[in-house]
Amino acid sequence: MLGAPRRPSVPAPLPAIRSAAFVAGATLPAQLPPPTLAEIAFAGRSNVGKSSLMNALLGRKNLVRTSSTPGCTRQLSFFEVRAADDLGLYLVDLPGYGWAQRSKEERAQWAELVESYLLERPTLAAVCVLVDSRRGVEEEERLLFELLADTSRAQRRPPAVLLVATKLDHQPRSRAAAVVATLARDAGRPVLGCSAVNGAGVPELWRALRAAVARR
Ligand SMILES: Nc1nc2c(ncn2[C@@H]2O[C@H](COP(=O)(O)OP(=O)(O)OP(=O)(O)O)[C@@H](O)[C@H]2O)c(=O)[nH]1
Ligand SMILES: [Mg+2]
Repeated sequence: MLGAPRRPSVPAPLPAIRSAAFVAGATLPAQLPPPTLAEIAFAGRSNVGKSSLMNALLGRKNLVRTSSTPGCTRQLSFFEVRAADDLGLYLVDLPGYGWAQRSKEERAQWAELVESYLLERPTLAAVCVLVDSRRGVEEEERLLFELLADTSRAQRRPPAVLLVATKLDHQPRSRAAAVVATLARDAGRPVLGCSAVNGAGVPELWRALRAAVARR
């Protein structure tokens, strides 16, 4: 007798991705690569699942380094992605915030690097703000939304902002839609529920990101 089909731990590669490779890491604004391709950045508290979601979007297991220890990603990491229709993009993994063990100096360095990137990068098309589906939007995310909407300091059109609820596989399937709806109501904006483990919501996120890039 055949058992129930096993769910893959990593979703199959999306056919739309032709190639994906790490191209640059920056710990200082001066180390950012030249702004050539449209960029999509992934922001959120440490351990929320930014790097894992990028791997899921790319259909890769370990291209982007992940870790169960918060504070794994310490730099802005740029991944060049080519889609089958030749669309070129950078996916940018941002260091997570809210990791209390970091020194004051490191937190100040994070703020300078990430804030200047989010406010000034001319090619930034979209920012995915990730929250854990068990946690929802908190003060840090509200501050991030404010920063991203701040046109007084920004020298370019503000990027699209997508709120993504991660680790949806922790919710019972029957509850997932209700959890996402509650998060959206509390946040006062649409929420895309995703799981890097079973691939839920990943094609929908790609569609939203491609639409955001196309609108620019
Ligand atoms: N169950 C489940 N676990 C996940 C999911 N996404 C990430 N994780 C786990 O959460 C932990 C953190 O994942 P990362 O992708 O490294 O998180 P991050 O936001 O990049 O963390 P920093 O780089 O420290 O800011 C790892 O143990 C992952 O395996 C998910 O969708 N479901
Ligand atoms: Mg990371």
